[in-house]
Amino acid sequence: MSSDRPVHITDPVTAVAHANIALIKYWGKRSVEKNLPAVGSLSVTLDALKTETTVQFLPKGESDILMLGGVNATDEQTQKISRFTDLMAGSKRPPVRVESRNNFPTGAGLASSASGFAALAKALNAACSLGLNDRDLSIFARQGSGSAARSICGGFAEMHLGDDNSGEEDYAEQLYDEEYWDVRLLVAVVSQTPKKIGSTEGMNRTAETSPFYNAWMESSPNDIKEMKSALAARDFKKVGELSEHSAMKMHGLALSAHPSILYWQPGTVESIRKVWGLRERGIPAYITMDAGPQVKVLTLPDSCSDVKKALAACPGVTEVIEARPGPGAHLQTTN
Ligand code: 2P0
Repeated sequence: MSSDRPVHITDPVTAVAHANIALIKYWGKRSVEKNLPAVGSLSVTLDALKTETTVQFLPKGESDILMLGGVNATDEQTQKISRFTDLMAGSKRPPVRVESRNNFPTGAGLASSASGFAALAKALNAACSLGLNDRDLSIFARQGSGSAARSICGGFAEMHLGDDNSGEEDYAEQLYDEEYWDVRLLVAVVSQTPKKIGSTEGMNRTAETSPFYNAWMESSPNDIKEMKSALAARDFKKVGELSEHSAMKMHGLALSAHPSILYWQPGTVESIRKVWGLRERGIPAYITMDAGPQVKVLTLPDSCSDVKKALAACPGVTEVIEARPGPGAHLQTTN
């Protein structure tokens, strides 16, 4: 699926997309080439973590330009964006300038690729007048980054797992919008240093070397099924327990790769223990983590300020960001 219609040079188009956190994790690919996940996943999109991406096509003869947070990106990053733009706009497209800004640290396990590719897919859709629906946008976003497929959707989303290798069935679908349930997600930032092993490399190494990989894939469908029931019932305890278990299982899996992959820092362990201590005192708080050291804590509005204070006082925690369920990718109307 790519467009061969002519792309006209128009005014810049800006789209906004938000990061998401997987409550049931994606880890592993059944096709590296097509970026097809090996397991389904289920996420909530976060209002406080966002990427704004502006796309402008340029006159012939110029080169593709990628600016990240106001500075020129590396050649490797620019080439990835060029290939993604070819995918959506066709290889005969004019050169493009893409400018992307995050309001959170890049590359430290705060899912910047999810919001980044979702925003870019949304902006290219408008800039090239492709008229794609959310399902098709999600399929494109997935080819930039697996988790980006979910950031097309607002609120709670399920990433479906296709049963063939076409990729046409591997897309995210909204289960509930952002108004469905006022849960809070606190991000305890323990490191802003980009991680040494990216998600793609980490997943591939895990799939090739972990003796537990098959067990991970086999247990995933039931995790998703149980999470969907818990969400339908707004059963916070169950949602929290399932989220924490999925995150721990994913990190245990990464540890079981050879060589081991360890994303945690000392502040990660401090934060986990703090949350477990809060729970022993009856405070509803459950951890989840992505492929990075930050600890994300799922809690409810009434407990949010207590959990936030406890996390902020944890050794190694430099910042606590509070998020709620947020909107799907959308165009910014004022340029
Ligand atoms: C997730 N993560 O479900 C899992 C949990 C990180 C840990 O999806 O290789 O950047 O580009 O498809 O989307 C982050 O991985 O990986 C991710 P690619 P992506 O959110």
